[in-house]
Amino acid sequence: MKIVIIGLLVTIFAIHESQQTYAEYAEYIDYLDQIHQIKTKPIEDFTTLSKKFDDLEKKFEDLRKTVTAVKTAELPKFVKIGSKYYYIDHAEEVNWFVAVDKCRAMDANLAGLQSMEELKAVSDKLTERDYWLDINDLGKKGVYQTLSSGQNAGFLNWHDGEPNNGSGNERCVVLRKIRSKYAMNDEKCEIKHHFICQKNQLE
Ligand SMILES: [Ca+2]
Repeated sequence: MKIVIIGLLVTIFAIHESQQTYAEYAEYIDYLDQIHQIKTKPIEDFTTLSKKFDDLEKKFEDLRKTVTAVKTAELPKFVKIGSKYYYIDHAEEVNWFVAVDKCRAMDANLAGLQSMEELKAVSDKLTERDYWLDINDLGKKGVYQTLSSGQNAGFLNWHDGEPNNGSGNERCVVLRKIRSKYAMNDEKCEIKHHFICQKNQLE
């Protein structure tokens, strides 16, 4: 009986030892695995980052080319009409002050139109009803000047009944089409219209 008990204890001890050894072995394997991961991870990270950087560099270069192409495509095209160069905006409608800024951003001014010949030549290129001009009487009511010169407008060609100051505060001048004829109309500066920019020469 005593021998049986000792044998049993030895067996239990052996099993316990074997479980402990297996646990240690598993822990050791896990430890090695962690070391392997630590040793290889930075290399993988560097390779991945390097590739990502190359991809980003290529994307940035593609983007730069696209931006350049878009900027070139969107540069307003001034066309020569008579002796001057005009940019006629058919696409957007803005108030008179914004139109002034937009022309200045292109190193130009809103168109002044200084003769019937100029008015007719430009009118032939228009497609919409209203286009802002440089002419206004913001300085003194009833005295029409061009903003770019600060001088009295040398040429005015009004529609019948204009300028009528119809809405009570019509201080800016628009070139308006009525019955297929373009002529001038005083208009509230805050109203949004297309616009015509003018340059005397291209740089
Ligand atoms: Ca009017």
